[in-house]
Formats: sequence, structure tokens, C-alpha cells
Amino acid sequence: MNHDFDIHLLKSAIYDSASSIKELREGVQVFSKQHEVDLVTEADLKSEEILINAITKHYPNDGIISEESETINPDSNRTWIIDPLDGTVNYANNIPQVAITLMLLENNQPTQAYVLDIYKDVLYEGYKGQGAYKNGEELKILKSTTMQKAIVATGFPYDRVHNSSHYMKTFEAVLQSCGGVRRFGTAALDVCWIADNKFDAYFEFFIKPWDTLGASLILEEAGGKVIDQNGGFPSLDSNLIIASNNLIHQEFKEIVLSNIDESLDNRL
Ligand code: LIP
Repeated sequence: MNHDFDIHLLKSAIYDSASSIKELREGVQVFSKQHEVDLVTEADLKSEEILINAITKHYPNDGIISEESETINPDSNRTWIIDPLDGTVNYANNIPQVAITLMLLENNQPTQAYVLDIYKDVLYEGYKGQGAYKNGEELKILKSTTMQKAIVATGFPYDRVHNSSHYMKTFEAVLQSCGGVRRFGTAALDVCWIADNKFDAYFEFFIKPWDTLGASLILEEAGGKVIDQNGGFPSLDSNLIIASNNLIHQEFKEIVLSNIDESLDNRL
């Protein structure tokens, strides 16, 4: 990689956030947000503080959208999106599948992204039109698969507690068509792992933009394909993410889109 990107000035902050997340794991206190199963910890808040401070120091006029805070400079045409701790339920239960996402949107287009896999110390990077990288090495999808053999990752939104039936039709259709389903609980890594030749596809309803937008840029730059419920690259308003290694995109997209429960029709 020969270019300098704005996000490079924030690299040390993302590693500082990761260190604080690891340090705060001992004796972690967990709080519920809107839904009882939607959690936040002191580590989410500390990680967010470190990243927001770094962005406002280097790029004071830029916007910031972050999971746990109010939006900063909402009218800027450059907006940083932060997920300070993706996989909070994993973290709270000492399951080492946790990530931080930091990405830049310029005129609503994702242009630069980092996803740091905290416990494996793997940094995924993506730059619009300029490739994807894993710990500095170019990342390309090499795995070849059919839909019948594909390993599909997914997750469920927090309203699953009351509305689980809304998500079963799609889940069952995918279960019947692929080689295996995985639910690892960290959406950014689910998507990056398609780029990293582990998973072949991913779908999830009502996943928040900070969870998957950065990883989606990384995946597309590695040769994959990501769409939302309207068929285009995801945006801040997307309600369904369908991602794949591209080879099975058409088939996978049809399985998901033609098996959406009608209770979701007016919510998508
Ligand atoms: C979580 C995801 C998980 C998904 C949940 C949730 P959090 O993020 O990454 O994979 O299924 O809906 O959004 O809340 O742990 O940062």
C-alpha cells in the first residue's frame, strides 16, 4: 500500500482502544440498553472516548456517528463511523470474538475503513478503489464454493426476544440451501471473514450501520459483493445486509429476498 489515507492518523487510537477493552475485561460491569439483551459495558464507552478524542484532535470539523453517543457535526460531508466494541455480548461472556470498526464516509460513500479483531490482533483495512488488506498484506477472495457447500454467517436483531418468528422463514430457507450456518456474534468480523476466505456469505436484518458498513467496504475491495434490501451497496438507512464472496451472490440473494416473512414487509 503506497498511499497515505486520513484514517492512518487514527491507527494508534484504534490500538489504544483495543488495549483498554482488554484491560477492562476483568470485573466487567454490564448494563442493558433499550432491550434487555442489548448490552453496553464500561469498555464500550472508554473505547468510544479514545476514538472520538483522536478524531476531534486530527479532524475537528468532521462529523462523527458512534454507537453510544450523540452525532457530532451532523452537516459535515465527511463523517467518521465508530463501532467502539462490536460483540458486546461475546465480551461480557469472555468469548474472544470482538472487534472495533472505524470508517470514513465522504459524501455518504464509504472510502476508508479499519476493522480490528481485538483478540487475534488482526487489522483489516479497505480503501475505495484501492484494495483491502489484512495486517498490511493484500486481501483477495480466493475460496471457490457452491451455494450447497457455502458457510453462511448470520445474526439476529435484539427484538428477536419478542419477534423471533419474523426471522425464521429466511433462516430456514438459508439452512436448507447451504453447507452450514454460523452465528459468531460480531457482525463486522462475519463480513470480514468472507474477505478472509473463511465464510462465504452473511445476511442479517436490522443490523446497525456502524456494525457492517466498514466491513462491507473491505469485503467489496477484496472482490466480494454487498447489497441491502434495495439491491445497492448499503447505506446508513439499510435494514437488511446480504454479503457474499460474489460467486454465489445471485443465488444467495434470491434465497434471502424471496423468503422474507410478510411481517417484515413494512419494516424494510
Ligand atoms: C452485535 C453484532 C451481532 C449482531 C447483533 C449486534 P454489538 O453488535 O455484531 O453480530 O447479531 O445484532 O448488533 O451490539 O455486540 O456491538
